[in-house]
Amino acid sequence: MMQWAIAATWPFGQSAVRVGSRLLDQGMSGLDAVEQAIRAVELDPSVDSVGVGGVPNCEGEVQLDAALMRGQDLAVGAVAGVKGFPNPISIARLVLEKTPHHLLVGEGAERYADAYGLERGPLLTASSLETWRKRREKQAQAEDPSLGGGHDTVGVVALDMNGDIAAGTSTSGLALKLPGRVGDSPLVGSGFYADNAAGAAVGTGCGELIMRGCLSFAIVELMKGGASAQQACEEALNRLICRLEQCLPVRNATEDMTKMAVLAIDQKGNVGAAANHGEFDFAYQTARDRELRIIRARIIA
Ligand code: SD4
Repeated sequence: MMQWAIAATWPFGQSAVRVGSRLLDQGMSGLDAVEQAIRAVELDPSVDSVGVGGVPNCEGEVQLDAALMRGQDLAVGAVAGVKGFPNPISIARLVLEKTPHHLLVGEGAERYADAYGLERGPLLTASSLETWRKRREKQAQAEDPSLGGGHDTVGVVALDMNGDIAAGTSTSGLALKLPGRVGDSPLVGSGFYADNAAGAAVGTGCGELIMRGCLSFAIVELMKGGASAQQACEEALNRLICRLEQCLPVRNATEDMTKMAVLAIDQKGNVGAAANHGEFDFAYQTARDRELRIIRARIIA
């Protein structure tokens, strides 16, 4: 019997870790724990970058991306650009378990969710609308009208008592994104990856940069080669930074559009994390040490 462990991105990942820990402790699978952990964040309207209360796109509509991956067989379920469903992670679960596919987008994903009776509900809140209005005003003065900062993904990695590993993500993506824009979060290998043979990883930050390095896959591959979760996060992120800084200011990032962070777990439940900025905290709890900890990620400077 393995000792379970679970970690989630950002301080708001605390609620995810709390929910996931309880389920893992009851012997539930990592996949169940990750799904339920993410649902808790999606339903929290005070988290302004995930699910209900998520930040709208440039037309004022909330479009959500989410994904789940099962480390036993590398099965993936992901959705992108979904509107009107508070829990896109559960649509991703359906895609993983009920379809022969791995990624459904927009209307197709919504119709599939309807066919299974998943709950629809409003995503826009008074506060997310207000934030959107303010950002729109700022954007009107900016040079590039397609870019908007302000974004965070809930990414969860877990090891269950059977030694099975899972990863999941959910986000409303970049604030004021173009309608139809998809980030790294629902893209296997970029925003998430899980393989029982090594561990799991998730990313948060500017999806357009994270996907250029297929960061989550790179981290899991490094762990497969013998690196610890911490070494793998630092090495993979540093490689991408070294490559990108030839053309972009990605080292010691200060702008949302150049910030990246990663979080990983290994086969024993040890975690690692790294960021190219000083603001990335994650939540972590294990069966051995039952305290829920908030940890600051190592900065790649
Ligand atoms: C995206 N990576 O859509 C997501 C947003 C995010 O912290 O994680 N921000 O690009």
